[in-house]
Amino acid sequence: MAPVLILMGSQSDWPVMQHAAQMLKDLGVEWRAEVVSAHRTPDLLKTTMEQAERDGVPVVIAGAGGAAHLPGMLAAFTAIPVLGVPVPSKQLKGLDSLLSIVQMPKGVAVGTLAVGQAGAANAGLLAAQIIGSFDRGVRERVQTFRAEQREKVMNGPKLELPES
Ligand code: RP5
Repeated sequence: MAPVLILMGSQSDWPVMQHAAQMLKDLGVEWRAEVVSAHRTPDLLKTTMEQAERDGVPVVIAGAGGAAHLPGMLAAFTAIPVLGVPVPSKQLKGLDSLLSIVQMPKGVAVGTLAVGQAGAANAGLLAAQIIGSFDRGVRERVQTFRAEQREKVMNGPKLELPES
């Protein structure tokens, strides 16, 4: 199977988007990352998706900030599931990114995650879960990850008042 493709509008998005890559790595899912801008390299966007179709990429994760058209434009060129990550922007802290990604017109779907690092990590997790629907090994690793989270909550520190 081809690696999950992580795309982002700028190199400056990588500190956020690397959390998607880390989650995929932790769950034993192959990935590769590239910079492709909807506005600065629209031709590259189209050819990248054509290549992804030929390669058999199972899921695309796309992060962008501001007027974040990358996930929606990628989705317009492919039937591969696209997971969009709103990257925090300087001026509006990612509210612009979120609305740009989430408000897709009926007929072209993007699965939108939360703004920032948590959204990027969850995009990696959701990509793994999609792959887990047909790959038993990945599904079992997701289940182990969930069990570990549960253990951390159950075995957390006792909640006490500070000494007076
Ligand atoms: C968007 O513009 C990118 O996704 C990035 O979040 C934002 C700023 O890009 P740079 O000016 O840092 O390249 O297209």
